Amino acid sequence: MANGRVISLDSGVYKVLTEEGNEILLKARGKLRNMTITKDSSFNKNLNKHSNKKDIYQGKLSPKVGDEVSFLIKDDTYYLDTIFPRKNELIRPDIANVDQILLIFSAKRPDMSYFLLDLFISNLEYNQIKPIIIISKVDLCTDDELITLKENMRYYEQLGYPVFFNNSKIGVPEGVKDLLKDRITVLSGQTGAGKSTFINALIPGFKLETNDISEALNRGKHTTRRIHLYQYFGGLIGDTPGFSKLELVCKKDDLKKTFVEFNKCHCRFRDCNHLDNSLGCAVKEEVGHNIKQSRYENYLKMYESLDR
Ligand SMILES: Nc1nc2c(ncn2[C@@H]2O[C@H](COP(=O)(O)OP(=O)(O)OP(=O)(O)O)[C@@H](O)[C@H]2O)c(=O)[nH]1
Ligand SMILES: [Mg+2]
Ligand SMILES: [Zn+2]
Repeated sequence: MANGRVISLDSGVYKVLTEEGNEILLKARGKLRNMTITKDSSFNKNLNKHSNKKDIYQGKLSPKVGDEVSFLIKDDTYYLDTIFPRKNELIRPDIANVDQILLIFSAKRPDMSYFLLDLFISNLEYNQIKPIIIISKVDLCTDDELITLKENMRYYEQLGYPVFFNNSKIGVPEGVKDLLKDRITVLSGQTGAGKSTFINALIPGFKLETNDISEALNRGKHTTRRIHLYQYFGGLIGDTPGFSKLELVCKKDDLKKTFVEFNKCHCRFRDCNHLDNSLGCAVKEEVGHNIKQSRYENYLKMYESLDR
């Protein structure tokens, strides 16, 4: 028996990077392709912390890219044997055990959306994963647009999220490379934002398929179809299919926790959701001061969009 990590999967065949650094193809044995999680499974500890126990017992588990697995060899074929407990997992992108997410947002084509950015950040904060933000395609901005963009993004830096501005057609900032060392980093962002282009700029010789946004939209398809982890700088970097629509994963009452700046306000009402009509709410009082107006408005919009 030996161990490795799933770096891609394609119709039941898993590409695994072994501990020795070889890439091999594994087949899944039936029971692993759709596993019911039992009460005493180690997955219960690490699986979705926010689900109640009942959800977990009835859940099914399939291997994901990022999973640590053990495998065996039988009749010259490698078979996946066990999936080890996950440190974390996301649904979009569908991945396990990431150290960090690199959010790629384009300044133009598609235009920068602060609402979408806040939504991505909330989903990650909910899963306790910190994003690094890359604003791509800054070469398409006028000087004035770039100044405004940088001013807006300074707020996110102050929240603790590293922010980089980039033209991926010519390279990748050195500061980003340092953050990738020895870590498992997965790219996420809208379709056409430039995720695959970013990886091509990062890794010499790479030619992942990329497509002009208008072409991609005309075809009604995303250029990248599957998640794939590539070896980089002692770690792994993952390209993922982008998406045009993204849903929040949390409940109404949990949303406020994903806005890290709200926690610093120490609102004295214990169950306050810091809504527009919350009198004496410390969060609301900070809006326009220490809390960026647009962040608060996006919070309200997200709150309203949630059913429960
Ligand atoms: N000018 C400019 N164009 C860029 C930059 N980054 C990406 N592009 C272009 O944007 C288009 C979309 O890039 P992709 O890398 O295919 O986008 P993606 O995020 O991988 O898209 P999906 O795979 O569909 O999710 C391509 O035409 C790229 O050449 C950049 O920094 N500057
Ligand atoms: Mg792509
Ligand atoms: Zn409040």
